[in-house]
Amino acid sequence: METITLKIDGITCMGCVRTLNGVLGALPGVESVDVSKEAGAATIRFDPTKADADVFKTAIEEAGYDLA
Ligand SMILES: [Cu+2]
Repeated sequence: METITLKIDGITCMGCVRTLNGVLGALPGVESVDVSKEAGAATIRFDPTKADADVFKTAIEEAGYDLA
């Protein structure tokens, strides 16, 4: 397993946190997701043979957020 932290713009409320948790948590190979409104970031623990940073970035942007 690997862990990555991605800075995300636009996490303004707990709804955003829930949305991003759901979107990222549904991706193949993702073991756990921790989205922090305070930090403006998502920490993702994942299987690097099944997912990578590009997949996460695309999913975040498709959900309507920008990478910071
Ligand atoms: Cu929100």
